[in-house]
Amino acid sequence: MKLVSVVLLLLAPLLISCQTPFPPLDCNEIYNNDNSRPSGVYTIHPSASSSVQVYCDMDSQGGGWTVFQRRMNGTVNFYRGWDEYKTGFGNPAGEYWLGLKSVFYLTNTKRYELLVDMEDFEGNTVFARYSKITLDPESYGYPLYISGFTDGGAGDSLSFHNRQRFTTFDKDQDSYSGNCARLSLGAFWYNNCHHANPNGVYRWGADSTVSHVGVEWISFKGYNYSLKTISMKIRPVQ
Ligand SMILES: [Ca+2]
Repeated sequence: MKLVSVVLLLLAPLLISCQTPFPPLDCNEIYNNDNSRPSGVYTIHPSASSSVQVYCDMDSQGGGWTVFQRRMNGTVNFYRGWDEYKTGFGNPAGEYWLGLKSVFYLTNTKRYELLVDMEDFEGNTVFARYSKITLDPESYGYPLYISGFTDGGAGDSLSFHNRQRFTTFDKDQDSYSGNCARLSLGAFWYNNCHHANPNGVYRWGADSTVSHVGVEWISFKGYNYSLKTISMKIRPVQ
């Protein structure tokens, strides 16, 4: 009898750990493990050797979204170079960029979809959704591949950036003779240059002082309107 008790005691931690599939790869695994978890900051493991803090959107369109880009108040400077866009910067509880490295790992582990939520200063909320997103590795310039657009009122300003490599002010990989990151004061999968500039300069709504440099989604508000919020998030296709 005593021996049975000892064996059960020794097995207990093992039995408990078997019930949780952690460490989680992404926010969707956290959500699937317990769908009562609220939106907020969690730690995920995009690859075996990496762990990063990330904002999980557990509310939008079924929840389980891993947010890799978020603007909301202008507290973080997004005009940064290649190394920071590769590894990430900012504050996961507020404005931040997760890092191309993590997005690459994730989108090459499972098939992911993309949701872009945005809001203007008049309280209008819209979205654009893409049924597939993936990046190629850094040696190819982290090009973006998206397809399967669904319009949630924002219009499709991202397909213009499909198949484009990522450009920062110190790494020009765009399809323009100059450097689009310097022209648009951001960093993105610039073409020649943009229909969307989510990493541009945070401004407060309509502002035509300098065109093309704000936090923009052209098919929603055009080139002279900087959005109040925008967030880009991914989730495995169910
Ligand atoms: Ca160029």
